Amino acid sequence: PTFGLLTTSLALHAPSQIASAFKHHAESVGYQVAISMLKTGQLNVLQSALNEFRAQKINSVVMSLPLEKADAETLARDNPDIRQLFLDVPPAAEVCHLGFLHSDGTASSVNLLLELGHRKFGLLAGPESSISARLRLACWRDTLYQAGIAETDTEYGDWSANSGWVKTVELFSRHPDITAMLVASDQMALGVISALRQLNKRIPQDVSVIGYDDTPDSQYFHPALTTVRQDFDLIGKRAVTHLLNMENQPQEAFNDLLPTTLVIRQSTG
Ligand code: IPT
Repeated sequence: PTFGLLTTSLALHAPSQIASAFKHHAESVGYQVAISMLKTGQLNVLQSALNEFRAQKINSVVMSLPLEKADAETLARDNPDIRQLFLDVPPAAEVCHLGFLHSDGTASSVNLLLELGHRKFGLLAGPESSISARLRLACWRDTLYQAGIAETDTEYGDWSANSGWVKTVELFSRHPDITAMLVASDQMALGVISALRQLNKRIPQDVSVIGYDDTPDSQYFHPALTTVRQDFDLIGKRAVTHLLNMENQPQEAFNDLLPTTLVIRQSTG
């Protein structure tokens, strides 16, 4: 038997970790994984990808890409013969949803920086088209606002290290006094660290940096990255469990949210 995996670009570290974990755990229960990688999340493109899976008799699919509530619900409704498990949709979407709880990790990262005495923050969010990027940004802003910090500048990257580099240079050209950067992915944080070095800023003496994901390479960044851990092996394993359950009995919509935790390393001080 074969599961389908519809995924956003596997050049991105987090989705590739998820794909790898999902394949590993699927194989351990005797399933193959067929991967379809999509450039855009447009509904007609997603529908064609599901049609391809249907033609291959694949009827259990993990949707590892950002989808708005209405789009996810449309795909689930229009393809009742294909069980779909969504990994990146708003919690309000009435579909089968396995994801991460952003609020824990984002709040503890902001609180660490506040405890260290930081007051000038730069926010580097992910793309506005990404559900998780918007949730992380909203949580950062909420926590900062509750601490009485209403003024922060925000840039939006595209998850790549390159965008981390470019947007950091832009942020610091407007606000050279920023002392703490909250970054929505480790991959972007890699570019942030490189840009800060070019700007002659020491990490963490001049600027603290916190990433998001804790992909396995992040502890080898220089300095080792403080970040919010999402357990990609666990989400891959849990996805297999959910798909098997869904094959046995059709599921009502659910939200299964895995915890996120702050991992403190050397990029904060
Ligand atoms: C999310 C990652 O945190 C982010 O770094 C980026 O790679 C993004 O995926 C790509 O869509 S993780 C996802 C389960 C929300």
